[in-house]
Amino acid sequence: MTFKQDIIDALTLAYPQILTFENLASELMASQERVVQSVTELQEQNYPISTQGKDIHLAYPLLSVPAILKQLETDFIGKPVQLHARMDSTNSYAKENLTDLINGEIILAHEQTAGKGRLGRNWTSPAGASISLSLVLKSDIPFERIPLLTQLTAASLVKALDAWADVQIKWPNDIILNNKKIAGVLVETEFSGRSLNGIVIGIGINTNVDQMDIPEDLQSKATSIREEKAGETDPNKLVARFLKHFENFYVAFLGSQHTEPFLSICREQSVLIGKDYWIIDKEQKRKASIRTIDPTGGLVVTYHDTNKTEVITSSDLSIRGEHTYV
Ligand code: BT5
Repeated sequence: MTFKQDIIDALTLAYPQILTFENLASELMASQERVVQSVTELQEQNYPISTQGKDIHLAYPLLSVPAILKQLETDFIGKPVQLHARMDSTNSYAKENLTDLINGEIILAHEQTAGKGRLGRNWTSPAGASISLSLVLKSDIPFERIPLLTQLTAASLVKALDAWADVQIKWPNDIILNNKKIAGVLVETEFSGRSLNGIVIGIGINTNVDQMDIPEDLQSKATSIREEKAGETDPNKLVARFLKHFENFYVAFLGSQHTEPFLSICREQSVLIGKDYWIIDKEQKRKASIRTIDPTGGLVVTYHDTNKTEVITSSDLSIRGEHTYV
């Protein structure tokens, strides 16, 4: 991918300016034929590159390491950045290569062919139109505090996305815009015996995904930032903003055990709190009123059948509306 990524970097850094094949070839010190060939291949893989005669430009900016680094204001989160063209899953890659990755390192991919959700579900990540990001953490976090990282990540996404839209959170891990899902979080851990080798925080965001590229069965519950007309999304700006907010919350969480800065955002932006939902696990489906998120990151609910208030911590369940997703 390196030469093709060089083309993507040059077009992204120039965006919204229109370049010519001649400019590009001289900037990359390559022949125009080589540039034309690589651009054609990128277009065949659905990257949003428009060409007209001698001119070439992007429909919207694409993931680019130099473009992220230009805007990155963190100390260690997002350092270094790896960007791959196509992977089965950035989370699987991060878990498989954990020993070679350092605390704070991120893996990005333009496309995933076997993106994962929770509970063995699939995650769709179309080429060049979505962000697939995995962040590696190697801090020693007590097991019972790990679920808080999903809340910390969700709050960081809310803050990062506020440059485009006022998004909400469907506990524990869905990011919602106009009642549809635009992003999801998957936190995974790797242990050897009882010792924690590392944590991988996976994030998938539908930035510029076209409604046509959303699978048929997800049409009623999934959307993208672009489809909701929240403005064109520069994925590099979004990644840099996310990493900065994550670092701020994470440093306070590790250093002083502060959880309120991010849990208060999860409560304020919750789509669930104050409403009734079905809580569905492997065995049963029960109606409950959703009260709040407690200091451990659990969801406090009152079941209608027993009138008992309980804290849900398991991520082994689904929450659904009467007829709708949120
Ligand atoms: C999630 O799971 O929402 C976690 C998604 C995490 C994806 C990232 S991408 C980078 C990293 N590498 C990976 O392999 N994964 C992570 P869950 O709450 O279980 O939601 C999965 C469900 O969301 C699916 O069953 C579909 O119904 C729906 N879905 C799948 N793809 C979607 C998409 N692109 N946009 C919105 N909804 C989607």
